[in-house]
Amino acid sequence: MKIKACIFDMDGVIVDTAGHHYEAWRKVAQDLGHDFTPEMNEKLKGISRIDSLNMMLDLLGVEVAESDKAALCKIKNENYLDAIKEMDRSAILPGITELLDELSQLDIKYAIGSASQNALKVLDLIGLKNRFDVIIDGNSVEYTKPNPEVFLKAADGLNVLPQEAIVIEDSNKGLEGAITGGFRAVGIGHRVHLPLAEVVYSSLQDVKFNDILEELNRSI
Ligand code: B16
Ligand code: MG
Repeated sequence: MKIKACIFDMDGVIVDTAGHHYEAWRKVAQDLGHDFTPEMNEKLKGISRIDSLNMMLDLLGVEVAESDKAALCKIKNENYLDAIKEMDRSAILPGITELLDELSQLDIKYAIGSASQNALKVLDLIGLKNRFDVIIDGNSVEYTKPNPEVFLKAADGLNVLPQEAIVIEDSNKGLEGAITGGFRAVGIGHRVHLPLAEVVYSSLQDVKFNDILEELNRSI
């Protein structure tokens, strides 16, 4: 089916925030007396704040009372917001501005499909909020990734079918949602962390939309 749209994950695809999420969780882990490694962090990518906390506690083998979890999530978010407060356009990841320009020229629609509840703030900081007519984020869904809801809502907003859209994601959980929802699935990062991707790029620098289409056709 002809591809008519791209749905971009935000953190780690559009903007260089994945490291800030990691450091914010790492501080929470350190406050609990543990270190939190980048490898462990891979499992947190793409999932909601509370799911991330539960995953981190699990990986660290730490138990906390249910009643303390909201406070830990709040501390993580404060750490994160503090880290990104001076973020600007320079945090846009390589190749994104060029790819969005190319999509506009080709009349390919695009949207954001992010698990983050901070998505509007982040997009505003990097000056891209107005480039997306459709932004589905952690505040607009009932079920978070790997549930496909975020991408299905984005496709609906763009008025395209899942089979007509590519999801670009840096997390395997997000790719799982894309595939479950019937989308084409492109991963950004290392293949070892993204086994579900149909095609993987280390970054979108110098990647043209038609290159992605060709790679996807080859992968079938
Ligand atoms: P927040 P994405 C995700 O955003 C991040 O990958 C993930 O690390 C984070 O826990 C999640 O958003 C929730 O973020 O705490 O800001 O609501 O990659 O789906 O754009
Ligand atoms: Mg991401």
